[in-house]
Amino acid sequence: MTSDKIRIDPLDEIPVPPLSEAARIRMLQSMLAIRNSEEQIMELFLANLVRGSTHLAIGQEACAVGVAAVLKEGDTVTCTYRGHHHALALGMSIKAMMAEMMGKASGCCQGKGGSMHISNMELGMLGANGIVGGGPPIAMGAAFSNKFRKTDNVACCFFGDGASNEGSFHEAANMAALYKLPVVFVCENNGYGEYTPQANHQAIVDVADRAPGYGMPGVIVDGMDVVAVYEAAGEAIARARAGGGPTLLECKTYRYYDHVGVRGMGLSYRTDEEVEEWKKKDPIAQFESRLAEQDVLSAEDARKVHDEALAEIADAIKFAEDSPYPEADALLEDVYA
Ligand SMILES: Cc1ncc(C[n+]2csc(CCOP(=O)(O)OP(=O)(O)O)c2C)c(N)n1
Ligand SMILES: [Mg+2]
Repeated sequence: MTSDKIRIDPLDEIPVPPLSEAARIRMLQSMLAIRNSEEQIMELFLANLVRGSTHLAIGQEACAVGVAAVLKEGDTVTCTYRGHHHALALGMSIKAMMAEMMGKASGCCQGKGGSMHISNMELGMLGANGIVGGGPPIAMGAAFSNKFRKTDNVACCFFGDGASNEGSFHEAANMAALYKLPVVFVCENNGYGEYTPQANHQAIVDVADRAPGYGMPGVIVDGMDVVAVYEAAGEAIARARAGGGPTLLECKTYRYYDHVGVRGMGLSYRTDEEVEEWKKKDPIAQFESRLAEQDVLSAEDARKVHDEALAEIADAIKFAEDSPYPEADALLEDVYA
């Protein structure tokens, strides 16, 4: 259920195709692949096999999976350093991602991007970005290109509550609305910019409230509910495809682990109680029990889905471990296009 915070130009009942049983099971598989992969990425990070920084989106899976279920070939996505979930939701192979995490030549960026810079042009993934607010202008440009070339493709821009304070976001939002560009700005509002609570970095509660100021609809959705995200994204994306311009879609969500992918750092910026409260709305557990209630997935089927996800990840880690590092003379390959 989206809220009624659509202040202008209401989305007039754009029908979103219902999800088939197979599509719902694929969504569950995708969320499980993300969560289990990220659990392993954290272990690899702690073992110093994933270098640099790694930012996990565990807890935020439904945002990426719900939106990705609406996208089609030729659509593009920009995301942030917290981008594993977007890549996997878009269909990146777990092998290519794990190898990239470990800096191996078989990774999606030949081992030269790492956790914060995953991209894949075939999937339309224009890249994760370490610059907070780096994605919106790129997505706006991709949307401009879609419109200029008269395609019906859409650009989708994932960013955080913190990024919604950056000038780059405001400029991109303004221009996208002015030119009615086919872009959907998806704010994954997890309540924190690094270790700063939202209330300490902006004077509003709902980022979607900023949308009317640019002349686009702002929609709020429960980011822990994959079907709600699918439906809200479905409307926004259909509107963008039909020439109706951009939407700011705010997904209320939460990251279970700290800003950088470790848990239990003993940081005091949020309480254990708060984390536990959000876990009660866990997107995977919630969706799984709904599928059980709807007789889409039995307990036995669910077990099988879990086991398959774990086996695929173990296989991907083995693949990554066995893969070579890039050769030194490949250093300057793929750097410039
Ligand atoms: C331009 C810029 N300013 C500051 C930083 C440091 N920084 C990295 S992540 C982050 C917080 C961003 O929070 P948010 O947009 O809510 O995304 P989240 O990490 O919650 O997914 C900051 C300030 C940066 N990487 N880039
Ligand atoms: Mg945030």
